[in-house]
Amino acid sequence: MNTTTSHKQPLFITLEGSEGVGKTSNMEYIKSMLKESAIDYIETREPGGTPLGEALRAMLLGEDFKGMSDDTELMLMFAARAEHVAQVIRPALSRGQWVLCDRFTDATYAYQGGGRQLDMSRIAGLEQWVLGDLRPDLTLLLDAPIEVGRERAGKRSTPDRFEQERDAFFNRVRQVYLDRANNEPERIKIIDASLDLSQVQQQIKRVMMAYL
Ligand code: Z5A
Repeated sequence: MNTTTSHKQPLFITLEGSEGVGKTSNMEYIKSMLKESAIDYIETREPGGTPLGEALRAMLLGEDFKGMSDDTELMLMFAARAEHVAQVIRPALSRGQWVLCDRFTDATYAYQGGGRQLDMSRIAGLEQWVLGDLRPDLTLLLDAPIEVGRERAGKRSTPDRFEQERDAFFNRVRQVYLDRANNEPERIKIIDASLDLSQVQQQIKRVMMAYL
């Protein structure tokens, strides 16, 4: 009898949301659920996840290239993603490991498409080029009014290049995330992240139980 998880296909799960909504905190919770279910997984993040990707992350978030053009920013996000997909994500899925990723292409639609107001069709073109048919199986969208995330993030660290943006930018980011969730309700599950952590985790548990 097979005593391993009933899920034969490894899943690619992403966490999304605007700043400070609790992705890092809830990543820990999801990891504990996977461990309890004896599921082999890797944890990774974007931008980043490889040595090259982490170097690009430092350029994208830091002060050194603060004035980079929006197109440069978009292409660096996808350069980091191309490396990440080739070196980490596809190999892990091929080995049968689940992939738990803090942000992925939905973030590009939200931040570069919504926040920076770049043409969504350019993002879709890059997505097709870099990912082919690879898409997350499940995306947990942690959603909260931007002031909630801002207040939580503000308590924690000095703001990065994105966190210095204005409320209008983050309202557009949030709206694109919500629009995408409404267009793809099977894949993208909205979690009310404005509630306290235990209530957020209960919602995550309800969603995850269907996959475990
Ligand atoms: N970016 C992009 O533009 N395009 C792309 O394609 C990609 C990314 C992939 C880096 O992301 C930046 O890259 C991001 C978008 C851009 N910039 N922004 N904004 P990141 O994920 O590394 O950075 P972040 O969004 O700022 O995430 P964060 O700062 O790590 O926040 P978080 O992980 O969502 O939150 P947290 O650290 O778990 O929680 C923040 C605090 O709130 C902490 O003290 C917690 O204890 C507390 N917390 C968490 N949940 C709760 C609840 N429910 N109640 C009360 N307090 C809570």
